[in-house]
Amino acid sequence: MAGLAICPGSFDPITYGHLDIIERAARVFDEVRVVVFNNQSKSPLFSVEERKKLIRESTAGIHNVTVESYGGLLMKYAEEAGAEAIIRGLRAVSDFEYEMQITSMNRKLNEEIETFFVMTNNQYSFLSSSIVKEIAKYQGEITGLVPEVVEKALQDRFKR
Ligand code: COD
Repeated sequence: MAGLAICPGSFDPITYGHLDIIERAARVFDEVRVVVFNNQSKSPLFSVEERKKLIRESTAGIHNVTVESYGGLLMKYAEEAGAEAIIRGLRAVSDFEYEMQITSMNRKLNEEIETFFVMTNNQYSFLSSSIVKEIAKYQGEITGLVPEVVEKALQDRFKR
């Protein structure tokens, strides 16, 4: 599919689940732009700049992925960027209600920009940034859940 797709999220930090979605979208769209938003209802572990750096390092091997951040409404960003689509990941049925709510609201804001849902590889369906942070906080094993650069950043953040 031609054009630009926006992959929005908190990415605090990026996991292999996020990366799976980004890789799948990058096979379909000309450009996938990962955009870091500061979700007000979550208190982030990493700053926006740190999150962007971790995403850039984790996606370095995918030629059509770019990384940015934005402080306003997703649909405003998408309009200004000239995006064709929004990409969201689905892990399980439990994601559906929240996604339906924000997608319906986004559609009210702009009917032209379509949201596409990408189902994650089953091996990542249990994975979330929150779970990874919790495991890392108590010095648990996070290898295989996040890219190596993220693993190192989490270990440094929770160093005793
Ligand atoms: N497998 C597959 N997909 C996954 C996985 C996984 N293991 N983990 C996460 N994902 C997907 C999520 O479903 C999501 O699609 C994406 O990856 C990002 O996830 P998160 O958790 O990092 O990001 P969210 O869900 O907190 O992002 C919410 C936004 C920041 C996009 C939202 O709050 C927003 O749009 N904010 C901007 C302000 C705005 O426009 N608000 C109005 C909305 S109506």
